[in-house]
Formats: sequence, structure tokens, C-alpha cells
Amino acid sequence: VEASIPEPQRAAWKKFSKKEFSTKDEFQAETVQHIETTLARSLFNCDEAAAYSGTALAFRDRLVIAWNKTQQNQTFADPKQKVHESDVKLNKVADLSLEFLMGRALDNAMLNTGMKDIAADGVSDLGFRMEDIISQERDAALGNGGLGRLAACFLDSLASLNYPAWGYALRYRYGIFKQEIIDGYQVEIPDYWLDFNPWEFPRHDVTVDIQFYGNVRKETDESGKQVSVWENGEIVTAVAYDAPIPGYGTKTTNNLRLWSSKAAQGEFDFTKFNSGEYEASVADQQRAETISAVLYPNDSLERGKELRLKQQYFWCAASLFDIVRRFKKSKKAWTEFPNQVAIQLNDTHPTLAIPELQRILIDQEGLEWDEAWSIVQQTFGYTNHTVLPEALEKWSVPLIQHLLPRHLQIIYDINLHFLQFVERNFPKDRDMLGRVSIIEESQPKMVRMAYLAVIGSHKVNGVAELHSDLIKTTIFKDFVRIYGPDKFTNVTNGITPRRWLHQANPRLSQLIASKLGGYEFLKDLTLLHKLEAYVDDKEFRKEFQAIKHANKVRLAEYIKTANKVTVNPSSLFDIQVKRIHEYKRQQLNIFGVIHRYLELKDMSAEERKKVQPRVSIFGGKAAPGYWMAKTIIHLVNQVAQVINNDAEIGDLLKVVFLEDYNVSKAEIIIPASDISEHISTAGTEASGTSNMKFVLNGGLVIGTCDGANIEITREVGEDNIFLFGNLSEDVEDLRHAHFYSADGFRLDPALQRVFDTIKSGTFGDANSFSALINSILEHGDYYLVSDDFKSYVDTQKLIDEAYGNQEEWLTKTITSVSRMGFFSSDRCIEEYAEAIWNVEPVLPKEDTA
Ligand code: OX2
Repeated sequence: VEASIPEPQRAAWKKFSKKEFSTKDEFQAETVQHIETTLARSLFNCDEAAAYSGTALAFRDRLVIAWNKTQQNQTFADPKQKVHESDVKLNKVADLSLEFLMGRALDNAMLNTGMKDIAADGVSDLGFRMEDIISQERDAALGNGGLGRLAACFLDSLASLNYPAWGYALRYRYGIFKQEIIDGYQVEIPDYWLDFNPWEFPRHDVTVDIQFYGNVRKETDESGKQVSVWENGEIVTAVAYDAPIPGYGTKTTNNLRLWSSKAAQGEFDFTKFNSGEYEASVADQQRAETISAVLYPNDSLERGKELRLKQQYFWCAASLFDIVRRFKKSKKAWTEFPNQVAIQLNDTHPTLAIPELQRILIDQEGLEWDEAWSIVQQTFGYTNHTVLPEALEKWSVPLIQHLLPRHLQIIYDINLHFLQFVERNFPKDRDMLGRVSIIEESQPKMVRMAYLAVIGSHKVNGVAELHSDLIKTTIFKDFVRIYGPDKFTNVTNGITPRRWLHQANPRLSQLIASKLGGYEFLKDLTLLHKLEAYVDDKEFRKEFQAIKHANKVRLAEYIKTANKVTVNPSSLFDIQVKRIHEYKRQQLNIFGVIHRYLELKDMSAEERKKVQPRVSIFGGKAAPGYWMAKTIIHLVNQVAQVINNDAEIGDLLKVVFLEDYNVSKAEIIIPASDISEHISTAGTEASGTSNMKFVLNGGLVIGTCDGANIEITREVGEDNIFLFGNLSEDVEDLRHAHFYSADGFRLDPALQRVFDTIKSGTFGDANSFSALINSILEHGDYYLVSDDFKSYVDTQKLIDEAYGNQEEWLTKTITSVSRMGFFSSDRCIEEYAEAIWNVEPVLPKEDTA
């Protein structure tokens, strides 16, 4: 149905079309109007929450105007307006990610539209402080950690660079749980974040019916062709909820589409309802709604739950339907599909999109297998984020058979074609077939999702150089032989400087702008290199140092309120904030803290005077079922309790565990670090992204030769980072030695003493921590804590010494900031666009004239 307004009436329409506010008066008028009418509040009952809501709605309107224009422009771009028509491809990138860890939206919207100062001034006239208003907003926490935050940074870059791109995910009713620490233990509280979310638009008219279960019937169509019909399934409806994603310094406003599940129409059983069986009649409804109810709280760990698989298919099928629906409107030939659409798979979670697109093309659109498969392969790109075996997704064949019978057939057919291809090309290597088969011949049989993702994509990338090399030599080694090395590439992760510098550290951003002649660096972070010229500039150094101190004071105040612990902002702030995981080795950090404490206790009062005071700050959530991670949290809290109350130690050492680490807290914590810890066992952390954020904000890193630490070292120089520990190429031998070494397992005496202290009950019931210690002493120390301990504590010593020379420290931090240009997520997006998606920006109309 043609829904657009006919030409003669458009003038009237345009006359009343809403304009973006641009002055303080206009902003205030809209804010007050929203408070009074949309929210039905008044002068007499407007609290900070209402002021936030009014401000957010005013900004939402502003974004929506730009958003409507962007969507119009991207869909119906007038070729005559384009400068180089032949260069412009109207592709749309679809970023399929089960997680988008967005954080707060208002501050971001104000900064990206350049209206924050006007708005701050405006709300101040109305009796509010902008900081208070901003802090009313709840984080949109639809992710676990780095993977979800990366997707959020990518959305910011895609819009800022004017790429026509949509993110697709699920509208979880509950985001990542809220963490409370009670008596030193993590307790999980549900995060019901939707009671007021001004940023989303329900699109009740954009729905897709998704099928589960049922059976597959073969039939012959009119042309005599055998076709498969998937029938008798259960239907659940996907409803779209859209959120605008504003670019920085551009009118381009992209879309994040979140699918919510509800019972399909007709599923509500009125007979039951009318006969009084209320419960039964709502049961179906509730079952349908369960699909998008909750984000799985595991980071880098798969558990094979049926509901999770349902989530994955529900989201993939709805998103693909949406993409295909839009493509079909263009009436282009199917062979054009990969030129019009690029779909990026954020890890293996969306891999079902591969058999789903193949199914649409052969079962619904009537394409032949080979033609369809070529379209599928050209369309998808796959980003791998881990080589950890426990994180590699596998789904049992019987489960897929039950839930998605047609997809299982297609997966088997994909596998058959693939294995025949391998057999033809490697006739002598019979073992290869078993190794690379999508189906693992276990009991029950399992579908290896990473292999399906590799086979169904035209490019596979890792997220940092070391990691991209590792995937080629470990998990995907055979596939490099099969497809050749060009299918595999690297795109080193990045971060958006808008949120992680401009928003989180406005004073530093301003100082940089004052030296670089404006905020251009926020769009081209490589311009930071010009700062190096100021490394000896007295005034600049003073201000840079003052900013760091102010950020530490702010964090100290937060710690005082949240933890009731007083820390001295002049101490060295040592921070490790990230998901709690054995491979990330928070246990190494806390053992190091205990070692430091024991050394302090050994010292004379005279010796203690020479010590560099330090605050060790931890933060991060443990997956609710991950016992060892929870034990680590418990140990940190117990150690904090003892050390912080030891009068002899005073300010020399404080330990803090910050509850409920999330994006908005990261914005306070990261700018306040002197040192941050990125100390994973070499070869286990694919990239890490907070390492980049810390350095960009004038902190240094203690880290292993792992993930992006290596490239950070390349950029900032070896003198400006503290590397320690064994290298990834030695990890396998070291692990082996723990079990088989002839001279047995000799523990570093300092670490032995740490263990003895824990066992003596200094930090509470020793039994609580025995599993942690035994994982090292008796179960092979898989993460090589004992191997790296000495090198770790020695390096911490070097850090104390280096920090003692404040002038040199300052030089290191300024130099490092100026060399971080490479790590902008804008650079990543340009690399994806060029090497994987083959897509060009679509400039907003105003800018193309
Ligand atoms: C994380 C990786 O662990 C981390 O190293 C990386 O920086 C981040 O993804 C973004 O690429 N789940 N989370 C990750 O991998 C998986 C799987």
C-alpha cells in the first residue's frame, strides 16, 4: 500500500513539520512542555527524575527528526544529488549482535548533537544541575562486557562516519543483573530497566511471525520441483522497538532495532479464558514473552540452554525477514543482494542467520541451492572474539532437530557440500573430514557453530593481531588450508573517543582541543599525535596533571560514598575493572596485594616512610553460576576488610571492590587510573578494549603480552607500558610442565607465603578459598598464576619506583595519550567497510549540496 502523502498536500505537511530546537529558549520550551503535558507534572511537582525525563524527551524529538531524514535519505537517496554517483553503493550494513552495552543515552545525545552547553544552561535556569539530571538515567545494560560494549562503540562510529547501518538485537526485559556485595559475597538483583525508557519507539506495525518446532514435509510444486515445507510449528511474534543512534557532528542518525517477543495473534485462547481457566489462557502468552525476557549473564561461556537457542533463532529470523523485506521493495534481482546488504556476525551467536537465509532463498524464493549459497557466503562476515574452548558454541543435534527441523536439514546439506569440496581438494587427508565437519561425532552429536560461521561467510576476522594469528594456527588451522589465508583477516578493536574521552573526561578533551585548535580530533583521533609537541610545555603539563588529580578526587569521593572507605587521591590508583574470570586473573592481582601487605607488615616504621602508597581498586561481575569467579570476589572483599582496618598500614595500602561495575561507572573510574591491569594468561584475551580507554585517559598499563596490549606497546613504545609474564608461545609447554615436569612443581616462596597466610585464616574461613588455591597447587594451574607471579610482583615494584618520579611519569602518560590515535573505533569501521562490507557512506542531505 502506498502510504506517502500525495504531492499537492505536501506543502501543508511541510509547513507544520517539526523543526529541531537550536536555541536555549526553544530547548526550554520543549522540555517544559514535555514535563507539563507528556508527563503531566508541573512547577510544583517536578523532581530530578521528571526533569531528566523532560530533557530526554526534548532530545529524543530532536534525534527523531534527524533519524527520519536519515532513513528517508538512505532508502531513497536521490542519485542526482550524489557527487560521484558511480562510487556510491546504497548498501546497508546489518550488525547482528546479541549484546549492545549502550550505557546512558542522554549525555551522549547532547554531546553528539553539540547541544550540551545550551541544555545545561537551559536546565540551570529551570532550577536543576545537569550532572544530577544525567545521573537519573539508568544504563541500558544489554550486554555482559567487552563484546557488547564493542558493538555499542561501533554503532557510534557507524553513525558518525555516515554509514547506512542498523544494529539488530533483542529487547531484553532484564539486562545484565545488578550486583550487590553482601558480607563480601556477590548477590544478583534483576535489572528491570524498562519502566521508563524514553529512547525507544515501539513499532507495533512492524512485526514478524517466527516459527519453532513442527515438521518438514517434501512436496512437488507445479513445475515438478521437490520443495520442503516446514509446518505445524508454534508461532511467536516479534515486535520491533527502535532506538535512534546519533552520529557525532553529523545529522546521520541510525537505527538500533530490538525485537520483543509476544504471543502470536490468535494464540490467546478465549474459550479457556471465558470458561474461567485464566491461568491456562495466559500461559501461552507468558511462554512467548519469555523468549526476549532476559539477557544470559555469561561472558565467554556457553551453556547450551534451549531458551538461549530460541532467542538466537527468534532474533536472527526476525532480523533477516526485516532485511529481506526491505531488499524486496527495491525489486532488484537476488544476485544484487550481497551488493546491497552486508551482515556482520558478532561472534557465533547469530550463526543461525546463515541457514536461515539459505532457507528463505531456496524454500521461499525458489532459488537453486548453489545460487543461494553463493549469495549467503557473499553476504556474511564473521568476527571471532575468543579461542577459549569453553566459549566456542556448540548445539546438540537433537535439540536443533526438535526446535528447528528444517534448519538442521539445511545444516547437514551445507556440511555435505562442504565435505565433498574438501574431499576433492584434499583426497589424501581422510582425517581432515572429521576434523572440519560442522557435525562433531560425539554423543549426542553437536553442531559446531564457529565452523558453520566460517563456512558461511566470505571473511573471518579476529579482533587484535595476536588473536587473529592465533585463530589461524589453532581453531581454524584446517580452514586456512582449505580456503587459503585471504579469507582470514584482522581488525584490531577500537573505542569511540566521543564516549571514552569527550564524555567521560570533558576537561581533558577540552585541554586537548585548546592545543589542537578545536575538537576535530574527536572525528580523527590520529590528530592526537600533535600533542606530543606539548610534552615539555610547563603549563600544559600542569593542567594535564591537575585533571588527573581531579578525576582521582572524584573517584575517591565516589568510593567514600559507595564503600565507606577513605582513600587518599595522592596515592597510586591501581585499577582492574572487567568481568571476573580466571583467565583475566583477578586472582593474580589479589595475591599480589596480599604479598604487598605482608611486606609492609615486615617493615620498620622507618622503611614504611619510603613506600609508595597505593589504592588497589577492583570491579566486575561474575556469572551467577561461576563459582570460582565468585570466590575471587569474596577473597578481594575479605582482604579489603582486613587491610583497610589495619591501623599500622593506614594510607600505605587500601583495597576497594566497587559494586556493580557498568558503563556509567566506567566513565568515572577509567579517567582516574594511574595504572590499570590487563593481566590475562598470554593467548587468552582476544583483545581487551578497556586497556585502550585507560591509556587514552592518561593512565599507564601493567599487562601481559596478550591481545591489544601488544599493539598498544607498539604505538606508545616499550618505555611507556609495564609488560610482564610468559609469552603465548610458551603457554602450552608450561601447562604440560605443571603435570609432568621431572623436578616437580616448585612454588615461588612469596606466593607460598601468600597461600599460607590465606590458609591460616587471616582473611576469614580458609575453607572458602581452598578451591582457588587448589586450582593452582593441585589442578595444574591452567592459567599459569604461579608461573607469572614473580614477574608480576617485580613489575609492580618497578611501577612504584617509576611513579615516585612524577615528572617522568607525567611525560609517559602524555606521550601515551598522544600516540593512541590508532585505537579509535572509527578506524575499525573504516577497515570493516573497506575490507569486508564494501560499503560507502551516505552523506546527510544538508552536507551533499
Ligand atoms: C570479548 C573478548 O573476551 C575480549 O578480549 C574482546 O576485547 C571483546 O570480546 C571485544 O572483541 N565474549 N566476549 C568476548 O569474547 C566473547 C566470546
